[in-house]
Amino acid sequence: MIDEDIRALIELETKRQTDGLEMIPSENHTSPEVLNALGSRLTDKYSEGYPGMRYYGGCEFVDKVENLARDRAKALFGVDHANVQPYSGSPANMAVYYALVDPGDKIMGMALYFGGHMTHGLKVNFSGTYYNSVQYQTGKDGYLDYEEMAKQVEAEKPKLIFVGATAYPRIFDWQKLREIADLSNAWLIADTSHITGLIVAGAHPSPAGIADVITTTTHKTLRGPRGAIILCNGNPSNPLKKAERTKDNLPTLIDRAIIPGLQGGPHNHQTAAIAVALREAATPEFKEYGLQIVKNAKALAAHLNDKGYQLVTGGTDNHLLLIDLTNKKLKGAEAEQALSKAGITVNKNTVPFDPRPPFDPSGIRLGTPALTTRGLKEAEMDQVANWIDRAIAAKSDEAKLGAIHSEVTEFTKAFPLPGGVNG
Ligand code: DSN
Repeated sequence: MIDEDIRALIELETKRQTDGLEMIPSENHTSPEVLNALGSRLTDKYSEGYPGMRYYGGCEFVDKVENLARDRAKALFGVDHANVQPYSGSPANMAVYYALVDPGDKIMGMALYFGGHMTHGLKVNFSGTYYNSVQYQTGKDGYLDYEEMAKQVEAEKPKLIFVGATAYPRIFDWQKLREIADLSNAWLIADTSHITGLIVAGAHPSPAGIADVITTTTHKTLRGPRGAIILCNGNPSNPLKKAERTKDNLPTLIDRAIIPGLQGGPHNHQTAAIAVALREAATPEFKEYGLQIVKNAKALAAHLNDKGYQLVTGGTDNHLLLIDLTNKKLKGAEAEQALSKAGITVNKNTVPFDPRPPFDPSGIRLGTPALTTRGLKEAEMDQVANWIDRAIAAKSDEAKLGAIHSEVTEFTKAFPLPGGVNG
């Protein structure tokens, strides 16, 4: 039976993506091969457990799928162990807490409103409810204040520190962060979700071998399906047996936290699509792609700077730009809406020390991963900056915004989604 309702909505969403510019920095466009794996019969299969140790029969092929995903992840990131089963980023982070600390223990992470993530200790999130969370933040200049963070760690003595961000435009100094974590003998967890594709491409330093555990979603700059991976070093042992909290036991602690700790059956179609994405990420083309994301973001930042936009930290080293719109007399939500009507999708976002509330903040966050997938390069960033500037100036003028959208749609015809309109 054909579901016309859902088919129509899928078509509309595909058209929206095709006719516009996706500039939410955590989004991307996957390859037809990733979509193929996601829409496969693998979704029908239960396989609780790990390859060779399942609670269900008929796992001979999904075992091979999961082993391929694990092996490709280990090779790509240069680590001993990969768990590819987390349903997404938040469950992956939850598994890390479950593995390494107890409820009530002190943990530390970057405040959400300074660019961190909910699962890094936000008070209304599980991580700030079940754990005693302390938050660090950026300085007035928007850069992570390593000195202040070190003082905080010495005073608070957290047992675990999450480092990673959803709205931070600069490089993380993993070695410095390791030294800071060592001040309280804390586990250092790198949540590289936003920048994993850049790390693979060599456009951002890797925390592998420095952080104790790396968590990452697979659908952002890595350009895979929704999902997540947890990476670590150590010696995997039988995940059915309890293990002491030592560095050597990290693989077992992580595996046990995922199942039986938190999850049931892995999503095998998702695991297969992750394996596909990891293979794609190991190619020279992907390296070029990752480097181009940053070149595009820097070019866009330069054009917007020229037009008088206030970029947090003054620019970017990675895939994203955080813009404080206070001087443009427009709130983040208003800019998000105007840009959306112009065919450019971004999201409203707090800026460091934002005087406005999180749901109605002063800024917007935008990035270049999806545009770069479509083949846009530095030369096109001038045009993109012009449309952004015109849309923000047009505010709520529907006619002007509609005219920009028509131009954007015409322009995108030269930059199809991977595999064409239907993927
Ligand atoms: N929702 C993700 C982002 O947009 O950055 C974080 O989980």
